[in-house]
Amino acid sequence: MKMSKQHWVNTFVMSALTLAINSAFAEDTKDPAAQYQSADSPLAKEEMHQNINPKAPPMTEKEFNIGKNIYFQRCAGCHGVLRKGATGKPLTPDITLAKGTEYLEVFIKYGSPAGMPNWGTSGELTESQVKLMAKYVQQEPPTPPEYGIKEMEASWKVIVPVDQRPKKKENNINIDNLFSVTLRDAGEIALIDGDSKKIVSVLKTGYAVHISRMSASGRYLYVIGRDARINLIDLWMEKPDTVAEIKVGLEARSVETSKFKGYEDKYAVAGTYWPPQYVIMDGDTMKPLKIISTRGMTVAPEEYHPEPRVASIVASHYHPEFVINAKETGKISMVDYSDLNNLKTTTIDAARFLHDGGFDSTGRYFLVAANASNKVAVVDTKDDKLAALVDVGKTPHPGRGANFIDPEYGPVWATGHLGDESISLIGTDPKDHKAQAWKVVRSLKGQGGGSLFIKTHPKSKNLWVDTPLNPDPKVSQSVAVYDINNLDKGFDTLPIGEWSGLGDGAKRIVQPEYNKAGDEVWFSVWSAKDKESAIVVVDDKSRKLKAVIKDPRLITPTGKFNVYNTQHDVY
Ligand code: DHE
Repeated sequence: MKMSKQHWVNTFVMSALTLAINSAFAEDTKDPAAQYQSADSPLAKEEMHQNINPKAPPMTEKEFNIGKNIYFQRCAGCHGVLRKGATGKPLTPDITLAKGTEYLEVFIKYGSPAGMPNWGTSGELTESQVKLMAKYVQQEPPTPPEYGIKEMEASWKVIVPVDQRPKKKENNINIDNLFSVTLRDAGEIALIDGDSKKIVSVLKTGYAVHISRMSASGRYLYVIGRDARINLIDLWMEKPDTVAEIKVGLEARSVETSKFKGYEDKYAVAGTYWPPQYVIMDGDTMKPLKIISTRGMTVAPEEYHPEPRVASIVASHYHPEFVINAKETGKISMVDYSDLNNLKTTTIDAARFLHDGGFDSTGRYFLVAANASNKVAVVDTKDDKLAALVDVGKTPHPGRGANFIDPEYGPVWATGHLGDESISLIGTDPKDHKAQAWKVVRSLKGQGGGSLFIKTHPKSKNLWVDTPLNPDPKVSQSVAVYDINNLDKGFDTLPIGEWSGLGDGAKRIVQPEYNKAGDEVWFSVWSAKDKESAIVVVDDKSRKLKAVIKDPRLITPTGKFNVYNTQHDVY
């Protein structure tokens, strides 16, 4: 496959992201275990068959397994499970055998200015590991197993049957202002009472737990781990706890629930990275009902892709549909869940490398980053059509993005970027601001690249932008805040890391999240697994420190999901 210069720049940024996340704390902890546990794929632990290719340099089974582990810890994120190429180059034996062992060793050791991280000279891989990987990538890629209804059902547990659950809320918790906090490396979530800032409970979840989403009624919380395990938590119980559990694949990132009128709490859906598919389940038990594969052709140039990973999923408010984003094909499926036996799907061609996104303020348009294409795709969920593909900065990463009224250009949705310091504001009102709709109306200058999440609230005049992956600790340990009514003024910097009082050590400030009232913003102070972390709460109006939440159980907090805001797509 021929790749453009731009593609290689993008590849570099994505490789750097994976590397940065993998080794987020390596330079401070000097602990290889910390690197290993950071963002490795759970597939590393799966049994896979070694196919002998007589042309490849010989490897023992032990060496092959070491290579496989390293590959799934370091390489699969960019090059794909089957090595057919994703944001990174394809590495199938037809290509690697022709390059030869020596060339591959140099490439792995030193990297390339065009994209590949310098695994050897950075100290991430030893000399012998570099040599081993040069041999490994010349072997036939091992294929992880498929995962169908049989496997899902075998993992499925209904811990508290529906008829034995509370008929009404049995606790005094103000559920609307409860936060589900990802404790990433503990494989747990903390439920924190937003009013008292006290931990209500800490619950065991999947491996390297990733996101939480709410049912339409606000009763059920769904938490998904990278190992594709989902916990269904009933917030009405005297002490909220897991009432059902399922493992929907071998690796996953996304879960969502049906939100259309008449279907509230009826269905849940989860997408997997491996196998490349999504599954629709009963909302209150997670009984798996229907599995749909995402394997198929990419958007232009229309090439077959064997592993299009399922990235973000949202639920339409206009139709009984899930909006499913397939990363590698760049296709968005509008899946009608009103008749699972005669499933209707509208497929929208967007752009490759779809990742994260959120709705505009009306809930009609869904804006999703096609990250390595440097674009944001806009889907009209009312007409089920692509409204626009908008060119933005380098490697957009919005989380769910931020909606507000620009004093000059009207309603906008904003995203920060991993690859540059800009913040793109896109006009979202084709009715009353037609000239601005689906155009970048402003590009703000931020603290620097390495931004992951941006946030505001309908009641706030502040726009918050984090930069946890910026290499400069001063930048990664603080956040930028803009006055929405005076965007030309630039940003103020708040030293959240310093406010946490945690002392020295790598601590990345990640993911602003509002409370229900919209008058507090919560930030995670994400330290290494064996170091103290915290959550810093800032008063939105005064931008002053309001509270620091510390507890030995708060291990590696990252995402925070306020029940009300998540339930109602407020961001
Ligand atoms: Fe995430 C959302 C994938 C690394 C924190 N992340 C998402 C979504 C996807 C995704 C597809 C959108 C889900 C949805 O909306 O349905 N994330 C990936 C990766 O593939 C990647 C790059 C590498 C990996 O191996 O997982 C990755 N993510 C991270 C992290 O390292 C972060 C910073 C810390 C952590 O907890 O793992 C992280 N991702 C998050 C958060 C969200 C998220 C907090 C939800 C944001 C929101 O506001 O909704």
